[in-house]
Amino acid sequence: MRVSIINGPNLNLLGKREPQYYGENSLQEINDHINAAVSRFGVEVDFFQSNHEGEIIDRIQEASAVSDGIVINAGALSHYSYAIRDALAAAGIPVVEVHMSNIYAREEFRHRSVLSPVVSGQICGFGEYGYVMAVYALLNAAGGYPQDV
Ligand code: CA2
Repeated sequence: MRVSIINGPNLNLLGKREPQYYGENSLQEINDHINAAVSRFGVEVDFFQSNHEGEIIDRIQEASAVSDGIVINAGALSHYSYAIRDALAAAGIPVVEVHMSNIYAREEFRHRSVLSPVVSGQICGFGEYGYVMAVYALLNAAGGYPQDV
């Protein structure tokens, strides 16, 4: 199984500021942890981060052709990007939305994700482990339940 993990604006800054929301690890460290957690289930993961909406849409379109599922943290774009929503709706593969912080416990503008109606599900508030849970959820939905997690 192949999963594309897509991160949006400012997530390249992880580990540098706001550890109360996002922890202390860099995006590279987080990606390494995800790989370590899911590779034993035969999941191949590719990672992408961009600060640009159009690049994220291009990547969603590419992933829809080569991947079995998408895990996306679109950052603040989650709250208003109908273009990313349309790309996800058109992807034709399962999508799990991740937020490291609990967006419902933060400012009002973060409470709404315009992506949520077109994804399989959303995981938020569990820091970097949310990405691992999202991959497990995709694996589970594909029938390959990870027996020893
Ligand atoms: O909780 C999440 O994962 C978010 O998607 C993160 C976004 C935020 O706009 C969403 O409302 C919730 C922002 C990521 C910014 O990450 C930074 C990391 C370190 C320093 C500054 C920003």
